[in-house]
Formats: sequence, structure tokens, C-alpha cells
Amino acid sequence: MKNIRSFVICSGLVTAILLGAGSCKPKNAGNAVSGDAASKVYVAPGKYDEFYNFVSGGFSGQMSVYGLPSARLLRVIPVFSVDPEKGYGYSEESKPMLNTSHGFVPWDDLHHEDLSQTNGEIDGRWIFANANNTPRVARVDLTTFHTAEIIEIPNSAGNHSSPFITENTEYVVAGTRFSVPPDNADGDVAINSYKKNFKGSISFISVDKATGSMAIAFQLRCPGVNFDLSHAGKGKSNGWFFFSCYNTEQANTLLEVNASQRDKDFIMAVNWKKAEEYLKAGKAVKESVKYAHNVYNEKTHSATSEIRTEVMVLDTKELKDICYFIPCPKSPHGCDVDPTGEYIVGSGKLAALIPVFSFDKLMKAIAAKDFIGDYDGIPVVKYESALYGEVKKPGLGPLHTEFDGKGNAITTFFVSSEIVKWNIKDLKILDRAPTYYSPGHLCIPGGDTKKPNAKYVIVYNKITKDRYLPTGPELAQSAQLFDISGDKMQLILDFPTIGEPHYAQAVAADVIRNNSVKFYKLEENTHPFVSKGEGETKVVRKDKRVDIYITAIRSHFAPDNIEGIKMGDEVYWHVTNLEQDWDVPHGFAIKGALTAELLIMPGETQTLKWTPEKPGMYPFYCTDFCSALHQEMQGYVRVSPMGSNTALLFSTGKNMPPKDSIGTK
Ligand code: K7E
Ligand code: CUA
Repeated sequence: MKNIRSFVICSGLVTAILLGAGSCKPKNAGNAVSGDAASKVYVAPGKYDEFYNFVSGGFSGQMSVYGLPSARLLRVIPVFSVDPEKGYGYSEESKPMLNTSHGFVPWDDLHHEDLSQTNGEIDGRWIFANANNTPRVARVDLTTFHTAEIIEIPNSAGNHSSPFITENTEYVVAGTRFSVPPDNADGDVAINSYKKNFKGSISFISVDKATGSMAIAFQLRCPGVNFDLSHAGKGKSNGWFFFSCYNTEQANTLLEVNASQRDKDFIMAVNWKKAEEYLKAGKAVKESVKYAHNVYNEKTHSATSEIRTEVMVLDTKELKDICYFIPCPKSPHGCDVDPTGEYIVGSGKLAALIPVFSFDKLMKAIAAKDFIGDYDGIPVVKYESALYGEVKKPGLGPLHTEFDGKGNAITTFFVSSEIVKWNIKDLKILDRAPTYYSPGHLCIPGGDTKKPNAKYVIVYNKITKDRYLPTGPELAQSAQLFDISGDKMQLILDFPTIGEPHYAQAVAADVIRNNSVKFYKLEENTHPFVSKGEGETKVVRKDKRVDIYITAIRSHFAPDNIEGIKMGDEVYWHVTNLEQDWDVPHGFAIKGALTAELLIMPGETQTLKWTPEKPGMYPFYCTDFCSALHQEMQGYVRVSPMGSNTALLFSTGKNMPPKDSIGTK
């Protein structure tokens, strides 16, 4: 089962190879680590790790942050899934982050991440992530490690070849995995009308240089195939993007067989500068669509969600010179560009070799119109004319490649369960190391940028038989850390991951760690329900709606005694954390609330909506251990029957209510 699920997620090998996987597992897994490994990953208590590693959570919808080389888990950042630990998707403020044109979607499948770049180097400002299921791209702010923005992608389904960025973060791209009828067309058509009605779509999302704010600049309407992965050109190939495509058979059923027929699928080369010219020249067609754009504001501590209704679409069949297909054997998955921008590596899942394409040769072939024909109106470049060379007998089931910046590439092999290091110039294999087992993505810090920092490669495994203590029917997913500073790649650590890891990013800690926001300034808090001191706390009733302006500071709430809430009320607890110090969150939870806790950062206001379902006494308390008297940080709220005359009262430190205002009971 595990095999099958992983294959489905990684878009499938044929069954024969799938079944062959078992026989390729390396023996003697336990002996693979040599003596000095422990010292290489040991980071003494109190010392910091050298790298941040941002690891996708796959079907958990989240992103986890590890320190390397110790592999200590530092944080899980909620992105596309609700997270009760942090109140994400439960607080009124964060709910709009998960809004889509389909309504509130509390989950997604996060596969890929890309750190923002300046001049082709990681700048440590943001990390982008894709939602595979309900197509979205998120931007996480690395000063707060919070999801700052999510934009939905129209005309798409299965946003897989996403979110890959250009070398100055001008664009984040999002290519659709499933081709589908465009949103403005009638999708109520026969499934076997695929060839006629289904279209591919690639979105170019612009990123504001100063703020990171995302907007869909334009979309490319493409032939109906599956787009799998992507990387931008860099250096000499900046201005181009490369996308691996499969299902060029245009099958709509049993893809594991029907989309594995052709000897070669394609890498699609996209000249995005040309697309920009067409856009400027007014060649794009405005289409009416619906997609959500959700933004978190750090001053109001609230997200807003707007539904946008238009997108500009460039038809790549009509508008020449945007797209070219390069034949690529066979069902390519990873599509990776080396640090110089000259070499483009396609990893054909079913291929017995790795083709390496030359950007210079591709440009010459395009200029000379060295085409073997067209595919759905897009010119197909002659394979040999774009090919630099082939890595022969590299292994079985190549999936992804990263670069060490010293002229070498490292590729994962799902079926033969290994990573293989090879030289980009002479295409000779230099080293191979077994993994345990079936690796998917891999990550070298900066390994997809102009400047890799090749001390380590981290390999993300899909299957981890017998690496860890058993945990019921599902075993832990795993990452494996290899030291690649020498000639031989050396396995030095296994560590379990959260969800299923796909792509990851890593960067020297110094690029990020000094930019951390330590707390939010209370005087800058413009939340409409903020209380900037205990003097501003209050309880306000307006018909059935009750707004409780409440504060938290070590170690009490104000107010902590509240009466006069009645059945049928809709109660909003607006909790402001008055602390102005690093790492002093307070939590807030109330008995019976059909939601998660709030976890409120210093200086922040967050809101919990509560509709009590019966009269009685309801305690509330702080969930986050904040001082020696944390356990005293609690309060009571009294709920009376509908129509009772219990007075609305609130207080802290007084023995309330005074006698004359006691209710009917
Ligand atoms: Cu798992 Cu990038 Cu979705 Cu390959 S993908 S492994
Ligand atoms: Cu505040 Cu515990």
C-alpha cells in the first residue's frame, strides 16, 4: 500500500517497475553509517545549528523547520491546513487565510517550497509553497515564520509544478498538473473529450520587491498535458522557464499505463520575457474566473480574503515563440537547472538514462528552426539538437537532481533506492550511496540556486522500512542527511519527518536568524478589538452579539469574571497579549468551544468565537505555560438561560458581582 500511495503522489511508475522496487533495496542497512557520523551531526546543547531546513509536509499541508546538521525540529509552520496548536484556521483572524473560491478549505497537500532569491542567491526573506489539491501558492514571511499570503490559482487543478521562482523573485510560477476545461468554459463535458476540451495552464505570479505581495500577472494557455515540475533558468538562461510534462498521450484514464506509451514526453521551455512582451502589447485575453487572494496584515493581526474575478491569458498556440517542447525520455519528473544556467536535467521516471540539455544548443536549434514538427501548435525541437549528452546507466527511477556548485549533480533514484553523484561536464558517475528507501526529492542548501552551499545533501524518502521503531500500520517518513564535503557521500543521520516530505529548501542560518521579529509592538496594534491595557477591557453587548475585550499578561486575564452571557449569544473573545517581550505567548481556551485554542503572540490580538450550548459555569484558561503562576491564569464566565435578567458584568480582582446586581438565581 505504501508503495502505491507514494507512486500516486509522485505521479506514477508502471506496475512492473513498481513491483521491481522491492528487489533493489540495499542490504545491511544497519551497517551503513561509519564511526565519525555522530560527531558530525552533534550540536551541543545550547549551540545553534548551522542551517535551517524547510521541509514540505506533503499531505499534512504544513511546512516543518529543522536545524541541520542536528535535525532538531524547531517549528511546524501551518500553511494550508488548520493547526490547533497555533489556532491557525480556528481564530477569526486566520480563517480568511484558508478561504478559496470553493469556500473554506481547511487542508491541502503541500509538495514544494522555494526560498526567495536576489541575484540567484537565497535572500532569506520569504519561502513559497504550493497547494496541490485546491490550487494555491503561499508566501511565508521568514521574519515571523507565519504564512503571510495565499493566492488561489484559477484554470488549474493539481497545482504541482509550483512554486518555482526566478532569480530575482520577479515571478513564482504555478503549472497545473491536471489539464482541465478552463474555468470560463463549461466543464460539464464528457471526460473522453479530453483532447478537445482540456487545457493546460501555467500561471506567472508577480512578487512585489518591497512587500512580497503576490498577484497573477498572466497565465499561459497550453496544450492539455500534465505539467509535473519546473525550474527557472538562471544566469544566461534567465528569462526562460522549464517544465517537465507527462501524459503527452493525453490519456484520461488509467494513466499508469496509458500515459506511459510514448518513448519521449517533453520538457517545455517557456520564454517568459517574450510572454511579458505580448502582455504589454495587449495580446492577452481577459478571462472571467474566480479566485481568492488572502493576505495577513501584521498590524491588524488579521487576514482578509478577496475574491478576484479576472485573469489575463496568453494563448501559446496563437502567440509564437513563447513555448517550445524538447523531447525528454520518458515521463520526466524533476526538471532542474544547474548553477550556471547552461544545463537542464530531465529525470525521466521510466528512463534508463538522464538527458542533459544545453541552453546554448536549445537557443541555436530554435533560431535555426530545427524542429521535428509541432505538438498541438507548439514547435518540437529535435532531441539531438538540444541535447548536451546523456548520463548512461545512472540507476533506476531518477526523480530529482540538485547541484553542489562544484560542477556536480546529485540525483535520487526511487527504484534503485540510491543517490548518485555525477559530473555535469563529462556526465561520468562519480559516486553512489544507498538510501533507505525509495527517495523522492533531495536538497542541498542553495542547491537550485546560482550559489549552492554543498556541505550536505538531505534526501527525502517515501518509504522507510525498518529504520525506526514501528508505529502501527504506518511507519515514519524519513529524511537522510549525507555529508558531501568529501569525494564520497557519507550517510550521517536519519530523521523522521512530519507528513510526507517532498521538496525542501535549506539555507545557512545566518541568512535568516538575525531578522526574527521578537514581538509585535502593542502601540502599532490596529486590530479593531484591541485592548492596549487592562483599562480598555470591556464586554459589549449588541443584540445577540457579545464582544469581550480581554487582555492577557503574566499571569492573569482581565476580566476574569464575566456574567450576563445568555443562551443564543454569539460571543467573541478578543484576547490581546499585553506582553512586550520575546517568546511570551499566552494561550486561551474555553470549555466546550467548538474550535481550537488561541495562541496569542506578544502584542497581538486574536479572536475566539464561542456559542455556548447550555447554561452553566464555563472556565477558561491560558494553555501556554507562561510563568510559575501559569496554572493560576484562569477565569469564569457564567451563562444564563435566554431571556433571563442576569446583568452584564465583568471584573478582575473584585469579588463581583455586587449583591444588588445578582441575577434571578
Ligand atoms: Cu513528491 Cu515534487 Cu510532488 Cu517528486 S514530487 S518526489
Ligand atoms: Cu499565560 Cu500561561
